[in-house]
Amino acid sequence: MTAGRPSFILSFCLACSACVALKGGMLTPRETPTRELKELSGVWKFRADFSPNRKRGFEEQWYKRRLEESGPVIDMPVPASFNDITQDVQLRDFIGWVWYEREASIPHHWTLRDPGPRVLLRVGSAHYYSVVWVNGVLVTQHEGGHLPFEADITSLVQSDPSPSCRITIAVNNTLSLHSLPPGTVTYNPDTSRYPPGYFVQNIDFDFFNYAGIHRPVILYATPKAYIDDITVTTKINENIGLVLYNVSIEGSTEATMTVTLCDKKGNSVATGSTSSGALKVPDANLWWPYLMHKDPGYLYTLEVHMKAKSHLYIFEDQYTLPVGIRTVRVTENEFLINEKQFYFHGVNKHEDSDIRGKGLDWPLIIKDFNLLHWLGANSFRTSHYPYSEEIMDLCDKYGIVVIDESPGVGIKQVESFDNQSLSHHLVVMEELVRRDKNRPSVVMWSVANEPASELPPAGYYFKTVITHTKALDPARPVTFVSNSHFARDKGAPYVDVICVNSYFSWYHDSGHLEVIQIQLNTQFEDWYKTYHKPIIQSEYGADVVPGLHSDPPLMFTEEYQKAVMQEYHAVFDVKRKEYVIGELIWNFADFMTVQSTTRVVGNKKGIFTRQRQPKAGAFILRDRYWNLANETGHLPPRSRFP
Ligand code: BDP
Repeated sequence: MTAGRPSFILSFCLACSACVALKGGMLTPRETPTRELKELSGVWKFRADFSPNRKRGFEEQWYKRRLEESGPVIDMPVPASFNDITQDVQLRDFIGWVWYEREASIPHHWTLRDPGPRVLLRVGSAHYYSVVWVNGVLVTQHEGGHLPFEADITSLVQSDPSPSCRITIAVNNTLSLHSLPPGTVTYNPDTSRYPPGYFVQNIDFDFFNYAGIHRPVILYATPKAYIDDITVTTKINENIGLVLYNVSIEGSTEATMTVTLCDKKGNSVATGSTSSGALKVPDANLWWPYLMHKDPGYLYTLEVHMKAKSHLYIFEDQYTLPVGIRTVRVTENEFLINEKQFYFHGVNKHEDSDIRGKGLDWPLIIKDFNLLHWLGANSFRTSHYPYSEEIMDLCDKYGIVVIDESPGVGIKQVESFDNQSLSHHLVVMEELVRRDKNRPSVVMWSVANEPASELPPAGYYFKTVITHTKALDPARPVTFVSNSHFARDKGAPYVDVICVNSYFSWYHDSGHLEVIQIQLNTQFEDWYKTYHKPIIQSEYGADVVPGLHSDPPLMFTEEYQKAVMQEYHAVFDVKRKEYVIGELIWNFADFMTVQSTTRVVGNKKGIFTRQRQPKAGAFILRDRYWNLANETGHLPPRSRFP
């Protein structure tokens, strides 16, 4: 990478999100009779700012006029990572600001002022730091990928009679010690070894730092007095389901509402007429995980209808929220869903695929769910960042249980435990809980993956992040995933469930399958005796270059991955009768990483290739997961997902 120091970006933010507590809701935009939605997916204009200091776009105010007036542009799909779209290796590894732009037509009635609708611009996620302008006017900034942000552009749209608007989004992928995930930039001024102005981004996590606009950008309209947020929690009392709800309204202080809970057929089963309350559902259909019930993922819908007075106008707004009635509880050695023991037999995933990188892609999403069904997987962890709302909606619908992880991955340096990092981490947890709090599929929050949790500041750091998350959501357990020594881990005392990663016979004792059972047994006993908390094996696995074979099994062959699994499974089968409550293979599919001597065009620990074809290990896991599901006795016919 040849360019000047991009470090200015770290002090660029005008209203850094880490400095403010979150206000308002972040309901997934849905079309209802009172809400309209316009998706802006497609081809946008694009330019990477290759100027030595990466500042040219700001110095020349590219957002003030059409992007192609300030220089050459290329076509770029949205949503998608920009990295793998062209043949330009400099763009693939680019660090700094990239600029996106498109025109969007605005429906005529959105531009009418009195009373007119409220118009919002929402970005599902852009990695990592975003600045957004509409018609050259700064409308919002956001720090962090993987989570949505939006801007109220009502006054802009309603003060300009033109039928379209120009949206410009600048996105910077530079990671710092205080970003989440963290990273550092190394400058190499030695011109006898590097080109002038050379710098690289270093990261402490094992996936490619894909960047760009990763999820749909949409425009949507609500009434000016509107349903801002809904919070739902559920309880079960014998066969009565209780739906506790709270609706917040903005834009009016005089609102009335009706709240109707409907079953799958659309029949009303309970109603309310206050902004908060409890709806009683006799003979409730509970939300059950996939393979735990013949009708998993049962969703009611909460239809909120509000009428509000503001000035001379009466506003009406409607929002429909899917609701699953279920409970979650953790004991010393069990994970209970609806008071029944739940065993996680699932996977870790990535949002990752050829060409698209981390860009949302419907065919891939549905293919992945079909593969999860085929595999008999009942759960996954959103390693190592929040996945799209589109994916989470389907988890709710299919009954796939989710451990919802923040982008707290690669927190390794002591500086990344300081107050600046901590306050940003708290905001990210607020954003994540705000987005996913109503999802029945989400049964636990994971605040981080493999941090340096043995470092002295880790105790205070994780105590604070976990306490904060529990305050935001008292109804769900909280964890983080550790690969530290059980006795020296400073965060473990604060988690509800111990999640441990280990790679016996891979990163150490390489090639020695015979140590796995001894070491895994010791691992479980050490953690359990120290904390008396249930344990999930949150990662284990081995790389396979598909098509490589050997007998006896050698590393990187299909046989070796199978053998590693079988050694782990033998111990799981003993310990799951005691306190081990789950196993999540690393990884569902091969995925892209930085280039290194240990990665062969990415991480190959997938049981599926990056193109989603099974390796031999997939069949081992499939047999195991369906057998495990059989033990619950509620198995749907296997032929349902052939
Ligand atoms: C674990 C990390 C995961 C890596 C995996 C591996 O949590 O992100 O991809 O190791 O090395 O330590 O394959």
